[in-house]
Amino acid sequence: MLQKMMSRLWGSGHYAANASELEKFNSDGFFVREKVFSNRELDKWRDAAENVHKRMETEAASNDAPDLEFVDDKRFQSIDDSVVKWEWREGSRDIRSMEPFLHLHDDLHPIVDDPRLWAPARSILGLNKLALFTDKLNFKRPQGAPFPFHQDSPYFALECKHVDQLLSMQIYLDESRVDNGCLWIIPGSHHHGILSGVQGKGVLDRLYTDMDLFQGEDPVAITAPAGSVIYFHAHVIHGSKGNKSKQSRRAMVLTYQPAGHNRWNTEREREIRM
Ligand SMILES: O=C(O)CCC(=O)C(=O)O
Repeated sequence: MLQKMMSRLWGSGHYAANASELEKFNSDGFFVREKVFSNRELDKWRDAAENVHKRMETEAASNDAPDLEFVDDKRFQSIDDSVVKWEWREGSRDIRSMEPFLHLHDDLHPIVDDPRLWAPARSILGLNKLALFTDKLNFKRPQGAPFPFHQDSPYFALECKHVDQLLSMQIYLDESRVDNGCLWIIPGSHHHGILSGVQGKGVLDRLYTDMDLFQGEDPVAITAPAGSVIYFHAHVIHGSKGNKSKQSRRAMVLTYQPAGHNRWNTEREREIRM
């Protein structure tokens, strides 16, 4: 209700990306807005995320739980129409990520139509109408493993022909620092298009950028307070280190695409309501 009112009052112009953000996006492949979301909103979403984690853990431990699937030595499980990726440590009951996740809790779903996401996305992509491409919830619990450097585009391109028109937004649910595994990004790496993945190792390694072949800038740590949003290009190289702190470093990642396309791996479009 409040969100709709704000949207009408301010129009999308209030939240649209400004000239310096657009310039940064074009040159570096990303920009960051700090504290976009309030503590009240974050508390609600953190509670919902924990609620969903608990529910998934319970379902995974039940007698009729869906089978675990292994890719390389990593564990995956399809629960409640979401792909759950378990933490890489053998036997760990920590969930690393769920994709998609918005449908799993009533307090999470409305985020998809928030003007603080779609208005900047519209100006970055230069489009009037958008649709959801995919959405992922990352938990990064204490001792959570690193996420090797990669581009999202080779993964998305498995089922998508318009990866150049995708925009991802990572919303930090917790303050993100180097010690708890913040995102690291290589500025300007989106200019290279889809790069070679690591060959001759595991299946998943092929989706990680072969950093021995890459020549470009050094990665920068995206440290930022909770509620900050990183708007980034599907070709930009990014990754994260392990979480060495005692708290989770949670984040939601939403990816938008031009309207008229189905949600990734589904037969349905989810247009963004503006
Ligand atoms: O936030 C992170 O640790 C990295 C997440 C990421 O790059 C991804 O989910 O594709």
